[in-house]
Amino acid sequence: MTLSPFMMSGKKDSRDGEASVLTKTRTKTQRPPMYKVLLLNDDYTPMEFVVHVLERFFGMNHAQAFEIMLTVHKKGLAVVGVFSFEVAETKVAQVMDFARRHQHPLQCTMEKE
Ligand code: TYC
Repeated sequence: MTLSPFMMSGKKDSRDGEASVLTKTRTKTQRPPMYKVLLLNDDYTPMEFVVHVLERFFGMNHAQAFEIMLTVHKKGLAVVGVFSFEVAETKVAQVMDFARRHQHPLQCTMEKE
């Protein structure tokens, strides 16, 4: 019979005949949920204002901003960026506040990806 290191050391095995069960903790790394920021079309906000919003708050160059603005104009809406909850919330608030201050009905919303 082989002796476990426990028995060789002269100590008594406290498990009293019970089989040992080793469990591995599986650490699943959770990525934070991401949120799409959407810009909605309307009939009144000037195209140049929308282009300016996209440049100012979403870091687009003029050509990218113009292209996305046209997509919103033609399709009704477009995703203008994907961010963490807090960043998305801030972008939406900035756009809504900027549009309100300029008295344009531009709408910006967010949804979970
Ligand atoms: N449809 C607007 C117009 O013809 C332009 C526009 C584009 C408005 C995108 C909002 O998110 C928007 N003046």
